[in-house]
Amino acid sequence: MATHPVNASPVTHELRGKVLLVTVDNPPVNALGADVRRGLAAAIGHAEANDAVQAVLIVGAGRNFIAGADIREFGQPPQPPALPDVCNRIEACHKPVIAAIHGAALGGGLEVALAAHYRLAVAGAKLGLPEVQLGLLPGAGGTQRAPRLIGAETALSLMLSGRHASAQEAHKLGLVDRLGASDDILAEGLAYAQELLAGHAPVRRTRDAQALADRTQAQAAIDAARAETAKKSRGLFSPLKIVDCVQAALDLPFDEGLRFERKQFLECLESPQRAGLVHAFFAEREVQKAPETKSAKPRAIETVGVIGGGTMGAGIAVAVLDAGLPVTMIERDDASLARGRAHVEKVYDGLIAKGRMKPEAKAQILARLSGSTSYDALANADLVIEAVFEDMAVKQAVFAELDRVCKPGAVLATNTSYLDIDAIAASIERPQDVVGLHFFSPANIMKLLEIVVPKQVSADVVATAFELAKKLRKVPVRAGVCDGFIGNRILAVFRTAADHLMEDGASPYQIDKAVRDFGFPMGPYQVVDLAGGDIGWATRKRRAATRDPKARYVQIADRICERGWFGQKTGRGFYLYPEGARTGTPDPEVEAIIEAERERAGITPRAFTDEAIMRRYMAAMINEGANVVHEKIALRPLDVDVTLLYGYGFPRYRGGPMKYADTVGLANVLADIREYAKEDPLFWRPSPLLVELVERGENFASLNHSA
Ligand code: 3H9
Repeated sequence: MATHPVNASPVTHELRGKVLLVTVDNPPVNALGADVRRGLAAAIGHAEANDAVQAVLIVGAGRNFIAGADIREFGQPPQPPALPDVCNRIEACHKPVIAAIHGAALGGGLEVALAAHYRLAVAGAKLGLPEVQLGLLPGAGGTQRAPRLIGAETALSLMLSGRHASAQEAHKLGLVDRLGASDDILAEGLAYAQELLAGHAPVRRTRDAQALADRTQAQAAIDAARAETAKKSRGLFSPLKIVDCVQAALDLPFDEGLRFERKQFLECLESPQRAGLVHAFFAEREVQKAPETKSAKPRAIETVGVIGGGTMGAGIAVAVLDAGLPVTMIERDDASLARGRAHVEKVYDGLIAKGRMKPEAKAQILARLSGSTSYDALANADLVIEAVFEDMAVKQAVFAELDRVCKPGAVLATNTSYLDIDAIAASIERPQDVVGLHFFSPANIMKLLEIVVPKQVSADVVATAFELAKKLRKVPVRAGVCDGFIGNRILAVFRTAADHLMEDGASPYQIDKAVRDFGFPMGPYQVVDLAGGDIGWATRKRRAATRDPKARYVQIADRICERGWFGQKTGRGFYLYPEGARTGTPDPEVEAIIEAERERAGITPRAFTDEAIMRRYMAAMINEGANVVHEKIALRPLDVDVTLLYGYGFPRYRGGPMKYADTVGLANVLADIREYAKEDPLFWRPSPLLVELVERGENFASLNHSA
């Protein structure tokens, strides 16, 4: 086995004929850490100094060219050389520099390629400037070179969306000069370099490219992007700065433009949004690494059964079908089965109507869907997901049937949102095969999948659930069994805090607005109206008997439901929806109901600022998040963050509630909770974990080590 010296550079170079082959080898994705930056600069220095070198070829080892700056370095003290300087060094080289791209050339990776003089890409390459997704802008010349090379409009669309372009598209856009015929990146790159040398190809610098020559056209593209961005990028900091940088590319000489870009980049780097978005980036990768995924091998999943063809069952069926797996749907009678199938078809018909799917593709997918009214049709299923009515007796009856018909080793999953999965598992002969797969509605769209781990489940079943999530392109979060698991348990608490605020004097419309202004797409009362007020009402009635009689209970929502106002589907709820409108308008009658309820409860209403509303709302969310971690329902604070980000619309640029708590300071959150507790000590009980962390002077991040 070859051994490398301990401090070997991740960038090596060797002479191949007249070409200096420079290889970046920094697993896992060749990120541009300090050593790589140093290595690249040194390689260019070597090329300049060595007469035998006539051209330089930069390639990446492994599966990618270069995936960008090393995100882990952000927020750490900077180490020279800075990437913009390295890119300038590459561009200034007096010998032709060629970038040969396979896999990811993203962010700083693409900026290195843009600084090179010629670019080749092979099939499978992904090129993009995704910095905006991390709260940043391309900060190594990308905002200056890309518009000069491919024009303002295309460059802006790449930088503002952060999307990846294929090799083919990049070629069409002029981002690369050549498409490799094979996927042998080394052979393709060397051949291209030889060809350029043979043709005496000159050094050709992107800084001199002329795609901005038509100033009127470029200015129009910038103006359009600015208007669109101001409208769309609610609360985000970096998108408008990207537009400013492209304006600078149009207005300023190249070197001044670079200085302007650097200044904007550093401002983004310092922003809490960057910290939140980078946290989200790592957290969503970290959640995949549950202990069982390391200790056990997943079982093979080739056929899936779904029980129930209602909204949830059909959505799950679509998610599984979209992953290319066959689905057998079980319903109690032919009519229900037909309805279930119709629910599935409706999803694809919607896509066809929007032009996003061809009818042939629908037919192909539906060929994998079969249905039956007999559980016996599940005899060969590797995995069965139950999505029937939320009632313990009904669920246990389903599991008894599964126990009877399923083959040994089949994974038996329940999509329950609240019920005790330990009790479901214990009711059959094979509790080790039972797991919770909690999808969020609409199940084919929402990214979150809570993987609920009951006591007796075997590790390979949990590993299988994580593998399934990967196949379904969901973001899995491991959760323990409790009422509501991670997400709905926390939701219940911050929703209650909102109800208290409403009864104490804030209107539902003010609360919704404050929550939207914080960055959520919708406020809690808009969500109720969208989902249907009757759902929560049924749960409240079911739980009335077990509710703590001492706990404060706000009855406003009940009064609204008693009138048959269930939200959008009935034309009114907390809001009015005249003639099927999708956005509601405030309802004076609801305000009168609230007024009457305050009087009934003996409450003199007081005014809350939006900030005061959000402090309570967030304190409730954070405190219950801490409880969930404390009780080991969530493995780490970051699992709570990912749950809220992907299942509840928490603004990604704030990183999640636990990251947000660290940002405002846990001591401040605890002080707020203690203050609120003076009014309602039963509801506002500080989580023991929060108290402990404040005492130790630590934050939630300190608990985010790998599970
Ligand atoms: C930038 O470039 C700024 C510049 O403009 C200016 C500078 C002055 N750094 O996703 P995966 C890790 S901003 C450090 O699971 P895949 C990742 O955490 C950057 N680490 O693999 C994971 O680690 P672990 C712009 C990174 O095959 C492992 O690599 N670039 C970085 O599904 C595998 O990742 C981007 O935003 C990084 N840049 O996808 C690109 N990237 O194994 C971000 C990844 O410990 N990266 N890691 O969990 C990606 O989009 C995907 O990782 C990629 C591979 C498509 C490359």
